Amino acid sequence: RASKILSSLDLPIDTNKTIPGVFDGSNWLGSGEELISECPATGEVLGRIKGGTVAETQAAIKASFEASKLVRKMPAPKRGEIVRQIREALLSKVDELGDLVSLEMGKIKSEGRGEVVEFIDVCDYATGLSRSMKGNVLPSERPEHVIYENPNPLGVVGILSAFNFPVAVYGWNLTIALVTGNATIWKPAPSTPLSSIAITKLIQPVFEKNGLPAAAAALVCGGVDVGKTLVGSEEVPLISFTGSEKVGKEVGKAVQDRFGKAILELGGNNAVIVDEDADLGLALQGVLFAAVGTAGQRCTSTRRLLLHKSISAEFLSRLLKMYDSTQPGNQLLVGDPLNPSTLIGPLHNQAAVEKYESTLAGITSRGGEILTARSGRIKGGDFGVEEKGNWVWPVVARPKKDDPCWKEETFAPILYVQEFDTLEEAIQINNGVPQGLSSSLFTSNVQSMGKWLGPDGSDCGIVNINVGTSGAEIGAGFGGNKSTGWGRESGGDAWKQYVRWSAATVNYSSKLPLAQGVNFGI
Ligand code: UN1
Repeated sequence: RASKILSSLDLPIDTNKTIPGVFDGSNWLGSGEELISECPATGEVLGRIKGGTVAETQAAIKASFEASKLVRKMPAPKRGEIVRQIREALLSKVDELGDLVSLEMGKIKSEGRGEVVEFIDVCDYATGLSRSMKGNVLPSERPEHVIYENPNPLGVVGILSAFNFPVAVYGWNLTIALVTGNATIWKPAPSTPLSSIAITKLIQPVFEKNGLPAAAAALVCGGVDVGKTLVGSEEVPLISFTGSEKVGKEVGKAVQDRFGKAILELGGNNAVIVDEDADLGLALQGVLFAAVGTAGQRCTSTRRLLLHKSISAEFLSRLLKMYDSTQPGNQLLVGDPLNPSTLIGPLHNQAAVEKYESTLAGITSRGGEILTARSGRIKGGDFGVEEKGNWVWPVVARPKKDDPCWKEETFAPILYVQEFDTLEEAIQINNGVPQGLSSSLFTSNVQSMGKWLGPDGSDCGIVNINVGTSGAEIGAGFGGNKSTGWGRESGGDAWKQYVRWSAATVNYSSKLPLAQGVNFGI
């Protein structure tokens, strides 16, 4: 099955040979660290990829920099046309790419495909943007003067993406960077190199066909060395990084140290508030998808469930019934992500399983309770799951209110629950964590809605109503506040970060009056 998916995307299937993981626009190469792509559901090796060395990374940056000079010369709508053709290339392989994401990352089939669709959606958005991203014309206080605010390209955008969205997050950055006139260089997560190689191979001909060097979308697979080289490079004015708060802090400092720009998309610790006036059926569906979808491995996954005291017992009993229908009732099937009936795939790797286990052990050792009937690792072979996959039961837990877990993100399907009395209190709990990515309120009260969206409401970058915390569309800017890093990607005003802004005062008179009434007497 793996070889069928790999060969449908022109990827080699001989796992004894290594595949080059660096594309500098002209050649595929790589003589650095060997990366192993492993299927999270079966443990099988899907590919061995040679990452880049520091020197190869530097050479790829150079190539991307040279390409950027041609990208910026091309009229923006022409760049938009290139992005439109990238969309067509993606669409021609949407199912194959979706399956590859499932195979390599472990998310279920429809979510793997959904990720490619998210890339296609942002292509549409960026193509439109290429004809509409506007600067400003402002009135001047001086006669026959005018002020322009003008966006110009930055040069090279470095994209460092995470394992959990190996395709879509690259798409957000590639498309917006291109239409705003930049070239890009991509370092994917070390555990999802095949997805990045497949995407790069698929879009490379589009550049060549349109007279742009393919180094406009360079790729350097690799480990820490490659990442550090990109982040430290003065030739990469903007770094867009998605990953953990810990690494994000290092990246942010390193970029600041050279006065570069950074877009950071770091941890989430997202809460759903179910208020007393909520439609409980709706809230149940919203919570379930956001808490167990992608096996809890989205930045936007729901980690905290805040229930109004009056509905808590009923809501919890209905929710636990759904969790406990995991197997063999088949409602929430855990297993092979490529089986269309599966709803919960494996965790990405063994380290994630260990983190899941230690988080649960910590909660119970500090007096917290596990509420679901089943919890812990699912032994390979049980419930029909593959022997070597990274399987766990999705869990609802009630940690002590002061348990440190409330403030941390564990990238696994663990949902913490606590009750509240008033919406004010729930908002305080929602905001009382370092992270600020996504949040949802389930309510039918218009006053609560106003409060939640306003200055005393949620402090997150995503503030939903009657919709779960995950699964945002690309139209709005995506990102979070506080330790999530304040970055915004994809839609909204995110494109404004991919340019350098200039304020240009133009005098078309024959006098030189000064602003603010200053008289210099010459
Ligand atoms: C991520 O988890 O890093 O809103 C991105 C969502 C997706 C993107 C998630 N559209 O869940």
